[in-house]
Amino acid sequence: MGLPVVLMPGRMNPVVAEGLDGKVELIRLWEETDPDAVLADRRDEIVAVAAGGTRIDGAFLDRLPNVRIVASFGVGYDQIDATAAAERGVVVTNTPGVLDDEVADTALGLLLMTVRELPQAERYLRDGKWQGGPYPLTKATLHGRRMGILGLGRIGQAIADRVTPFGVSVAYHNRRRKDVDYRYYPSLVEMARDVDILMIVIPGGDNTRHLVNAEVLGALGPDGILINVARGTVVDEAALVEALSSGTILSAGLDVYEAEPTVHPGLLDLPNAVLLPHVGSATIPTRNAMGNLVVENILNWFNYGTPLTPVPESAELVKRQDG
Ligand code: 8YV
Repeated sequence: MGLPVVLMPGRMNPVVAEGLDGKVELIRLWEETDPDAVLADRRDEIVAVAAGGTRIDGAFLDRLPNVRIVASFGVGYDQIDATAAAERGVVVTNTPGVLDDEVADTALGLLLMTVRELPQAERYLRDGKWQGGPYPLTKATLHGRRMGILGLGRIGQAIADRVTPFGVSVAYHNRRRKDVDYRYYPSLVEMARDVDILMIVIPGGDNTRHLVNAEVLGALGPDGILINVARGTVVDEAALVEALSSGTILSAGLDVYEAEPTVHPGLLDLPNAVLLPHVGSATIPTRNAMGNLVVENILNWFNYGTPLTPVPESAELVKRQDG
């Protein structure tokens, strides 16, 4: 019997191909001159998909009737229709856990950069302006601030752990209250009104699209700072540009955008926005750990029929396979 055939629709971290080497036959679809012909020719043989940022929906899976697992690189999997996959008996896995600390570190760095205008101060020095006088005092300080975390999951908890020793208080808004000591707000607007840092860590996708809108930004107020390390789609970017330009909020630190890698031109012009190019988890060790988890999910599924980290939408399916 030949090796199981795994489809890789787009380029991924090299550890994925290295880890699967010799154990599966890998189709690197982006290298094919006629990808559609390859998908048609191999449609019955392909049993697994290793996915990076490629959109995978029901229509895509209908072209590959024998696929049983989609192993996605990243903790967020909003580009994959996991419900459509479950309906077709396809398990979806993501890579939770291994990037929590890295993303939390990035969030903290971005917060400090934004509050204290550190990138702007560095630009000031590089532009030779220091000779003309010191960089202006920043309006904001981190001290005494109150943070509202939108989406207290593993990464949110890692951020809370980091800011608590800085003296920043923590509250959160989730769909449901958690068994934690932080104050819970059933209403996002009410939380925004009571805090002066809104930290977004909630997953992307249709359920959270534009959750942070003009009303929430208005509630955050003129001393408010927005940090987003989750998905750009959670924020109404046009409303954010307006809120930053008009002083409705003080500043924003963003790692993610609505239409990556395109960044709203209005943001690029704003002095009170710190903009990172989606680097939350982007270190070699963490990305390698994420890639290894993709490999382990696929191999565990082949060898034992159980993926390691299925997404919640696949839970029923995994239970049925176990039973
Ligand atoms: C990566 C992420 O940028 O895990 C996520 O959800 O956003 C990041 O770690 C993403 O996986 C794309 O490579």
